[in-house]
This record gives sequence, C-alpha cells and structure tokens, in this order.
Amino acid sequence: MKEIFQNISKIKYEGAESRNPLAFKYYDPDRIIMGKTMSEHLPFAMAWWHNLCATGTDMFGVGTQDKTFGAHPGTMEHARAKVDAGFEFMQKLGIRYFCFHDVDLVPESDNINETNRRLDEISDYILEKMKDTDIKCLWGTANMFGNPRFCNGAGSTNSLDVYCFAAAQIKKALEITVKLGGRGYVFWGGREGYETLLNTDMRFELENIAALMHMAVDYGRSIGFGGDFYIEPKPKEPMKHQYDFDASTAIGFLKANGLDRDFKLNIEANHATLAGHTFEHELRTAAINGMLGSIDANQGDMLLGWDTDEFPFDVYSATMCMYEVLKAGGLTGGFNFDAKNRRPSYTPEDMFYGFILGMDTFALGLIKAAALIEDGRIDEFIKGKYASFRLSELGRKVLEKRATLEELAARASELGAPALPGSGRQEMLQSVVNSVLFDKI
Ligand code: XUL
Ligand code: CO
Repeated sequence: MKEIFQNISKIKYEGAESRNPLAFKYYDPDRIIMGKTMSEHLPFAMAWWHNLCATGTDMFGVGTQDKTFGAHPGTMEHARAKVDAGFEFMQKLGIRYFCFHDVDLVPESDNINETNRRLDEISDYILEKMKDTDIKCLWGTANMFGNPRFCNGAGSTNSLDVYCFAAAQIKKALEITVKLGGRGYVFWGGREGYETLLNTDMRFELENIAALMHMAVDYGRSIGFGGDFYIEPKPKEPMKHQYDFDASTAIGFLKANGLDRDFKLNIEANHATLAGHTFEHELRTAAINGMLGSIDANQGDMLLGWDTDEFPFDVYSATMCMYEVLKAGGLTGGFNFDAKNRRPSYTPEDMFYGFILGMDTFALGLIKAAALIEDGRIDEFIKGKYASFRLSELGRKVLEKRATLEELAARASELGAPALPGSGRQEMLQSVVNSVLFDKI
C-alpha cells in the first residue's frame, strides 16, 4: 500500500515542553486520569466529511485543499483512496473511530440502486481495513440535506416521493452502520425546519419526522442495531427555524413522540453557542435527562453568527465539557471532531495540526476537569448553596414532594420577610477555576 502522508510519521506524545508541532503535548493515551486511561476517556473520532471530503470551498471561492489523494474525484477509485488516506491518517494519530454520511463514502449516482451498490462495495473495503487495525465506527448517518430533492426537508418534506427517498437513505445508512459495527446512528435535521409559516404546516411536518424516526428504530432493531440513535440539535443554518433547536427542544420532541428510550443526543459545541447557550449548558441538559450520548467536538467563533466548525482550541470550554462528561460517568458515544481546517490552512500537515490541536485541547480539558473535581470547592459550594432544603423538616418535605402551598405560605407569614438567599460567589468560583487551570506557572 502506497503511503499517502509520506513525510509524516506516527504522532507521539512528547510532553508540554516539546516544540515539535507534529507531537502531542498533553494527549498521552496511556496516562491514567480518575482510574481510566486518557484514550478510554476520550474516544476520538474523525469526521469523514470534513477530513477526507471538504476542500475549503466557500460561497466566495473554490477549494484550496487537495483531497484527491492521487485519484480522480467522483470515481470509486477516489472513494477507495479516501479510505486509504483516512485509515493511514487515523493510525498515525492514534484515532480509533470514524463517523460518516452515506455520500461521504461514495459519489452519489442519479439512481439510488447504483448508489447503494457503491456503498456495499466501499463498506466491504472499509471492513477489510478495519480488520487489520483497532479502528471502529462511532456512528453513521444519511445526508438528507445536500441533494436538491431535500430543499423542503426530508422527514418534513411535502413530497411523498422525497419522503420515500429519505426512508431509503436511512435504511441503507443503517445497514452500513450495522455492517461496520457502529456505536450510534445520528439524525442531524439539516433541512428539517422552515423559513415562513406562510408555506408551512408545522404540526404535519413534526409528525412526519417522528414517524420516520419510529420506522428507523423499528428497522434498525430488526437488523440487529443495538446502539443509540441520536438527534444532533442545531438552532439555525441552513434553515431559519430548525425543529431541533437545542437540547431541550429535542428532548421535548423525543418525549412527546415516545422516542426517548431509543434516542440520546449528540451535542455539538458550535451548535450550542449558535443557540445562545454554552456547550456545558447543552451537555448538562442532556445529562440530567439521561440523554447525553455523544459529542461533536468543535468550536465556533463568537463574532460570527454561523457554524464555523473550528478545531477546539478553547481550553476553558473543553474543561467545562469534560467536567460534565466526567460527572455524567462518560459517554456511550465519543468525541467526533466535526471540525475543518481554515481555508488558508491547505496542506496535508494542516490536517494533522488540526487534530493535534483538538486532541490536546480535550486532553487538557480532561486533566483540568479531573483536577476541578478533585479540588472539590465547586461541588462543596453548590452543595452548601441548597442546604436549606436539606437541613430543615419543611425543606425535606419539599424535596420529598410532600409539602403544600398553604404550609409554605404559613412559614412565609411567620417570617414576615426572608433573609437574602446567600451570595452566588461567581467571581470567587471563577478564581478557583483559574487557580486550578494555572496551578503551575
Ligand atoms: C452540521 C453538522 C453535521 C452533522 C452530521 O452542522 O454538524 O455535520 O454532524 O450530519
Ligand atoms: Co455535527
């Protein structure tokens, strides 16, 4: 097999002092943190679409990044070259998982039967590659937003024929996910939303999306898919109103439609901030509902109102993310770098630098989140903050759902006026975070 990234050898951990840009400074796969190795805590995944397909193209110009890998784009030879490049790339970085859309793997034909034949062929080839490595599939999905047929949505479309095509793509993507042993199956509702109610029957569309998801669950279970289905919430882009706005909206939809036993959420950092939330807010919302499944690890630009899918660099955000993940007891899914190189970062080395940055950022986040938990001051503060409910008979009655409005009102009347509820101590706690993050300088 011809080596594709010829001037790059296996990326090793060299420690924080290293000046070698092609080495990990913090990601030390075998280092034990809170009883597990870093690589167990951090099942990193490569997104096929960004790393092997995206060329840096934008609305204003053609691509800058050569992802031909020596083959002619649009051919099965190219599809195989992407598999070769992807596996070499993952092995060199020690990444153990990948995620894919159907159309990332093969060029889509005008006829779905031919597309499906191509998917069978390429998944055979991927399986062969998987046998020689410890690389696995994290999740699969169907791209139901790129093709013009989905301009009015997939599950939410007005056209029965298009709905059938969405069903067919989900069916095939599920089969390939099962064939590759995927841990999960994602629904990101790219075009599941609307621009104006003047042309939209919202109830009709939501019911049809739920019906399609039920059919997907039934079919998936019937072919042996034992993993989780995920909704990946996003508030906008490409649609103005996306039905899966944020974690709360998606959870409400899943519960209202009886899908909450089979589904969890795939939380993406950049989608969280587009919804006006922090990453950790979305993670906590999913976790307290028992639905924290997987993570699309990336970051947005707070000055821009769209999805920039940058490699994670913000150590504070990664720390707060890992704090949530550790507190939730880990993920059933993993950390998929739904991230792409900036347009001017167009060389093969930049692909490696992107992942080294992302993996090191999350490794630092893990180390610092564990340190915050071991430090204990945040937990202690929060425990103390709500103590009045635990330390009195009346408070315990509230917690045990035995209290009545009358007895609470009687207590208020006895008091005349309550004391202030205790300082929130935000600044003090932020100082704790800084002192844990920068303990050695
Ligand atoms: C789009 C996005 C997708 C999903 C998979 O914003 O995040 O790449 O992760 O369809
Ligand atoms: Co994503």
